[in-house]
Amino acid sequence: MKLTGIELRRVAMPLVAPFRTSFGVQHARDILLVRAVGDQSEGWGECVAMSDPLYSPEYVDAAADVMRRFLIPALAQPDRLDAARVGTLLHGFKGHRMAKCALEAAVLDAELRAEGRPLARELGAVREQVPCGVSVGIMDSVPQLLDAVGGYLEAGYVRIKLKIEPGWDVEPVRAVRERFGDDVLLQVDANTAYTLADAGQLARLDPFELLLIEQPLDEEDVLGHAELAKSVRTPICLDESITSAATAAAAIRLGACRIVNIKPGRVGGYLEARRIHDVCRAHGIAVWCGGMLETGIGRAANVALAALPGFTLPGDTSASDRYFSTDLTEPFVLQDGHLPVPTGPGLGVAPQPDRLAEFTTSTEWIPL
Ligand code: NPQ
Ligand code: MG
Repeated sequence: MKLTGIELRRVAMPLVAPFRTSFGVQHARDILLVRAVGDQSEGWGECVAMSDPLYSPEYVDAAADVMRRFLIPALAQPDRLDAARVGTLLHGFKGHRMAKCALEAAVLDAELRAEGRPLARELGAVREQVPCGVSVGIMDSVPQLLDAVGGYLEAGYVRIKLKIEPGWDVEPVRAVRERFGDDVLLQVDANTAYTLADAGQLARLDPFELLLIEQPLDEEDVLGHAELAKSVRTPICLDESITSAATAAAAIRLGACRIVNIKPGRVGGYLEARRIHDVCRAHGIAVWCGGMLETGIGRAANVALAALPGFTLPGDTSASDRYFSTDLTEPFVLQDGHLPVPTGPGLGVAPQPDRLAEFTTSTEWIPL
């Protein structure tokens, strides 16, 4: 397709409840949307960077800056541009994977819409619906946590993930097991809050038969995770540490993880996400789709990805109402613990103009 320009759009979405992780509390989602305008169609991408660099080095203002100064100009082509080339064209610019992902996703959506092809089919999806888990934040008290988990189980979520940090780990896990039983699929996510010196404390989670412990150690400490895996029986899953198919292959070779959380933003795009899926699948490593509190735009794409055959664990692909009372798109609604994989061309969903207008804080048009 011929790309005529890119619109950058900032939207501010209030969260239904504050979301606390080991790196801080979020009250609202500050999102950068990308609209790629081509000669025959347009497409949408969602940048998952947070407003502050707390999950990774990326943050929204930096993503917008690198897009307008470097990434978008690099997409200017005398002829046609296809999404498969976006990664190559942007490869010389280091890092900024969330920004790259949003651009590639927007171009891919535009291209697929023009050709009438759904994203799920393009990626190699084998499922029409995906089982969904939910990520439950750190709470002020155990009773409050049990109320939240009870509500999500009642809503139909098939897997619960508890956010943990030193001081909030064994006790909440034990409480959830005691209240809801051993059959609940349960896992924890530390977002890098521990060190190898905490191996003993993390091993205390072993009796609770968790599916996995996600990213207990620093993102750069891949070897540390391999060491930790020797003294903890619960499978280690990496999130922040896995930034590409190459880092995934290395982590697997080192024995640093038995499971990988795939987030397209973190790894620079849906095409790289698929390559990680392929690497993991070839090595018998289970993957699941992570979440970054996406609106319906990013959620639609994640659900399509989660329909690939190697996604054998439920993802953080929660329903729209887990985070937002009003989504930008038609809301994704849980049906018997699953979300339907969109079947329309491209993402299969688009922002609703009135909602988009309601939540937009600024727009910028960058012609090519
Ligand atoms: C994770 N996500 O798996 C992340 C972390 C996370 C669903 O647990 C604003 C934007 C707030 C992105 C909070 C889930 C966030 C965010 C947490 C990502 O590690
Ligand atoms: Mg995580």
